[in-house]
Amino acid sequence: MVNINKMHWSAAHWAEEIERRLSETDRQAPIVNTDSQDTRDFDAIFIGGGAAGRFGAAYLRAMGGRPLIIDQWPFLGGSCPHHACVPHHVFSDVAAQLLLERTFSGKLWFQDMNNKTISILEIIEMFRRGRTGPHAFMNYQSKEQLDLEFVLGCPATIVDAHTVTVDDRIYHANNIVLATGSRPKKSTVSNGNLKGVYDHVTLVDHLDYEPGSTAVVIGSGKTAIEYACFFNATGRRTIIVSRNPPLANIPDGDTRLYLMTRMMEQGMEFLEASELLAIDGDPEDRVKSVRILTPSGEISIATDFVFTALGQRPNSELAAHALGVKVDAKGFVEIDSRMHTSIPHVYAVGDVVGRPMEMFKARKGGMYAARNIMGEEAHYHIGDYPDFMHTHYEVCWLGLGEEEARKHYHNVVVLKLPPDNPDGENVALPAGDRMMLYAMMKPKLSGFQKLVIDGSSRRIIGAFHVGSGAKDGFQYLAPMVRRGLTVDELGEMDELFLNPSYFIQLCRLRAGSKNLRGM
Ligand code: FAD
Ligand code: COM
Repeated sequence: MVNINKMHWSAAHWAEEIERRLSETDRQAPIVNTDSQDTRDFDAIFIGGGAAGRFGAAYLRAMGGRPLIIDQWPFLGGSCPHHACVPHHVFSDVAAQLLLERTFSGKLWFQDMNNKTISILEIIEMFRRGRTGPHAFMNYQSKEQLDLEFVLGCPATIVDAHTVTVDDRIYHANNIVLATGSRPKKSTVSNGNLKGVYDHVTLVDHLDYEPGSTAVVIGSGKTAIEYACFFNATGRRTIIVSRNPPLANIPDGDTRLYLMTRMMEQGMEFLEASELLAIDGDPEDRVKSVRILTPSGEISIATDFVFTALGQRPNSELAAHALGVKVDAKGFVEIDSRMHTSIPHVYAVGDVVGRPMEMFKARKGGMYAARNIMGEEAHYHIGDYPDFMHTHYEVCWLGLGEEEARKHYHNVVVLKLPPDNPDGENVALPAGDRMMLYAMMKPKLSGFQKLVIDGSSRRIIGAFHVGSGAKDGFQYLAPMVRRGLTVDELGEMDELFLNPSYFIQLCRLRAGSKNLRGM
């Protein structure tokens, strides 16, 4: 087994090595990068080198400690670049682009999109080829810029709270950090493994044919809606089957209504209070139809393409069996605010500890575990955080929606675009970033914004944005809102004119009045 610690591979070299390993099915020797001249004990072994493990290890290293990451994949970065956030953003970019192209089909310089179906297979294959680049860079950055030690390409086995084995090697550390992530829940209906039935992992790993004209999506969470909008934008009939109402995660009624109306205009079909009963097909070929129980009875839908997004299960079995760490009813590892599990010297971070299953929580969890391991007393209380998802649009929000705000505050003031007026949806507002063609030629598609204010204290208590490019702004807005940002302070900011600066402009238009009024 070669130790590559003294070798300095370029990102291109890493890409070749990762590509080779991912394409070979035989068991391979791990890639070992440990510093034999460093005689210190490891402060922590991070099992899993995804967002949580990689950021935790980097922080611990930056604090002067000695971490070791072990990951079964030949690359660091975990599921984000391989199966999750990165492909999701690729598909959502495609959906946004296709909404533009279909809306302006045959106008200006836009090609005629009538009856045009876009290849899903080509997009998946493009992603599959492209993902090695981010993988290679994560390895390069981790080794050459962050000085991290790691063992990649083989699963870890836990012996006890200080000992882990990989292949035939034994590693000891003062602490272990479980950062093993999660995997998609599988449907329990029979034939769930037929070709043609995918989740977000198998779709990008295994799709090898062009899906036909109908896509059936099971689920109502972020992944279900995001992938359904992508399938719809390619020109396929797209039916979303869910027990719960879609978009229930967005805490504002107007925002949900805007999005549902737009999705339905694009032809998306929603079967609510419904569930998948059976998948029918040919085991030698692929799925042919699904049976769905709806409130008005059982129906059958002919399709060769089913996408399930039923939520995530934690990869906690390893630690639960080997160490007996306490897990909840769904298998998520239980931790305290310092990332301690029930077993001394064993920490857990990221998706394996449960909601919210988002990158910021994974990375920050890793960072807090590192601080505690290095002797600080550091508590991570997740509290309020900004959130986002994609439909054909980017949707961002923070704080309270209007309905919830009215339950808690007696003087709620709402500023929104487009405004409430008889031709509201045909007013060319908000005309935000990347929304200008819509604003000029199809105003009702140009997005939606709402600011919720407590009129008595003048503090911002909620913000909602449908359009493009507001994620960055919301990241910075959220801590300011937590610290008590007022309508007057927002009106004092210097806007770069377009979105999401509308909140600044709208606030400035109202800030002069003692008694705030909505608009
Ligand atoms: P992972 O990144 O899954 O890392 C776990 C690692 O552990 C893996 O690399 C795995 O190989 C390794 N591992 C497991 N068992 C072992 C073992 N025994 N030995 C060695 N290694 C092991 N969040 C956002 O904030 N923004 C988004 O846009 C977004 N989009 C998403 C889209 C989809 C479709 C999904 C499903 C999720 C999305 N998320 C998004 C959530 C985000 O991807 C996760 O919260 C994040 O990747 C979790 O990081 P993690 O380190 O906990 O787990
Ligand atoms: C991002 C992966 S795609 S990581 O969080 O930088 O490790």
